[in-house]
Amino acid sequence: MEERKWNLAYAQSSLRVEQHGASDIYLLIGNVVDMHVDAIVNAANKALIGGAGVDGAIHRAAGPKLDEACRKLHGCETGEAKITPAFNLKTAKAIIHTVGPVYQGKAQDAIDLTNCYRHALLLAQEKGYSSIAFPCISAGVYGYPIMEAARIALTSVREFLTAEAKRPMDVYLVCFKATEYEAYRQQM
Ligand code: AR6
Repeated sequence: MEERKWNLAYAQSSLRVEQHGASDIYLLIGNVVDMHVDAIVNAANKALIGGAGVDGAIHRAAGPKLDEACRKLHGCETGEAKITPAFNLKTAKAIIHTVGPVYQGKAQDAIDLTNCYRHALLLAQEKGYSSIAFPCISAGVYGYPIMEAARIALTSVREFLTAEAKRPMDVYLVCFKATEYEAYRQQM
């Protein structure tokens, strides 16, 4: 509850909320690294070797032990998700690494991106977590058009909360850029 209060204050005027039963989807502008949640999601690469973008920011915040832990996971397929501790990042218990599709304009892109959200949420649920924060997966270096990435993010989270959630979950969709936020907001 304290965590939620902190996150909502952090969101300031960018906050939008959508309720699904006892679960909430929160939309905000910010940095996923700053969120106070059980799990933050990393937009990783298949090798799970820290890269640029949010991946780099998460690795810097979590410290070198994250890299060690990631190497032991032996990579991750597109659309799948794997979990590590959050190490020096004290505001989260865990980091869920998912690998978004490199956008190619094919039907498989949407399937893969949907799977990223679904598998991250299923993993969080399996761990008994009740809050999770996502960046806009694939919407940066991997080039997914933001309107479409936002639509898939929202649809996937809504579907999970409606059809698969076994207990309430606070889901934070954290947009790093105002343009990303605007794309989500138009669909919320
Ligand atoms: N801090 C927080 N969020 C950021 C930052 C940052 N420093 N930089 C970008 N974002 P991206 P992807 C937001 O590119 O498209 C990495 O090299 C960005 O605005 O990080 O899935 C990985 O290793 C967007 O909302 O991830 C992969 O190789 C979100 O983070 C590849 O990039 C995702 O953008 C993954 O590309």
